[in-house]
Amino acid sequence: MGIRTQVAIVGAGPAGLMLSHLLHRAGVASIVLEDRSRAYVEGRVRAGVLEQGTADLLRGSGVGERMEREGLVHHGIELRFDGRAHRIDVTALTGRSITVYGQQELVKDLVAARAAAGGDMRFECAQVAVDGFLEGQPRVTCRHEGCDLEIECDFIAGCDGFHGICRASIAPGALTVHERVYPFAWLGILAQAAPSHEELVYAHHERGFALFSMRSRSLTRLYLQVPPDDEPAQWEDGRIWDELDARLEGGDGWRPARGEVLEKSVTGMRSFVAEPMRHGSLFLAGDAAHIVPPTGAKGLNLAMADVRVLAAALSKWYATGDASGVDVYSATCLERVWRAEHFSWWMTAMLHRFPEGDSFQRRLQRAQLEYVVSSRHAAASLAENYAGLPFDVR
Ligand code: RFL
Ligand code: PHB
Repeated sequence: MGIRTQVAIVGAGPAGLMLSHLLHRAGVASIVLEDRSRAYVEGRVRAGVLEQGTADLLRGSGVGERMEREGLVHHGIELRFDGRAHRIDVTALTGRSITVYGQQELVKDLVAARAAAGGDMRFECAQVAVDGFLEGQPRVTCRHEGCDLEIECDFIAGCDGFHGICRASIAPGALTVHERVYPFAWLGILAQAAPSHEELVYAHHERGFALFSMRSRSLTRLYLQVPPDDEPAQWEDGRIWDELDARLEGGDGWRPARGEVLEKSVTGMRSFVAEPMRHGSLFLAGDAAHIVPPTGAKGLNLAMADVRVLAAALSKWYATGDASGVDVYSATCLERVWRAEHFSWWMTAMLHRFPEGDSFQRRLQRAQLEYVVSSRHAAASLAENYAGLPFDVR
């Protein structure tokens, strides 16, 4: 079956859904093609921290209502090391805040908004393929509900994540790839427990990194640095809680409240950028173009920043024929991407235990941590990056 649309979007993650939503608001038509089911996409537990700019984007585009009601606004984070706790007052240092709101809740809100507006989203698409984007005849094909679909369009947005097909469809010689794989992973759990601390706690400990986070007033999210090949099954619940208690020790007797473990998974850690983010009429956005280790809580926020720039560029092109936004899409996004890559790498390097690290490296980590918690300037730099740099859409 042949269909025509203005923008074909591959992937119904936060990037693809938000792009479709923003384009719709600008009067631009799109079709979203997703290989997984709607239930799977809405149930995937991933990121949880929204920068101020991301929260403002949701509010400003009319999809922030539930986030306003249920999201938890935080004004600081805590850093723990050497048995002491130090608060970084993000709002006092930057005038900005962060909102804790689960990525899957954001995805549910976006799917609901697109559905309410009659948006064309197709889940469970098989054999999705893109071509013609360098020849001015962009086309997406797939199999959906027993039919072969062929979608002709003006632009393709590759929002299909790190393992998607869009980046893989670009000739390898046309991409420059920068990558670091870290020698550890994060074991993450979601627990049915009211968060016993108001703000997120990042801990550097000789046993490894730990993070206390949350999803709501009744759900706690926790992470432990583990060896990269560990399986979730190697970590029974009691062992996880004891390890969290040991690593989160801050001299004040505080411990995360325990509860039933609802989800347990291990995620590898990498930094990755594929440049440029535009190839003819194919635009990569979000995890399809770049990955950060989660220590800086930037992955979801970068995806939102990309599609904000892309939606503005495409809307301008449709409204006035002006291609200037489209032409600078990649360069505009990459500026922010590289800032976030640096911050995420820096937070990761400061807070984790490196298996090959020697005493010199460990003393450098301590010196950096001491500096961040004792210098207003160092703390302000961390806070500015953590809360997110303001958008500067050209
Ligand atoms: P997503 O969310 O991966 O969405 C891509 C969508 O494309 C679909 N897809 C395809 N669709 C059609 N055809 C194909 N061939 C396709 N191949 C894939 C996928 O099913 C999916 O629905 O990318 P997007 O939209 O760019 O959003 C990025 C964020 O999801 C990501 O940056 C963050 O979640 C990263 N991340 C985390 N970030 C944080 O800031 N804090 C975290 O705690 C955090 N935890 C995580 C994470 C990423 C994880 N992944 C990718 C394994 C935990 C995990 C497990
Ligand atoms: C989370 O709540 O999942 C989370 C929070 C902060 C991070 C990473 C993950 O840096």
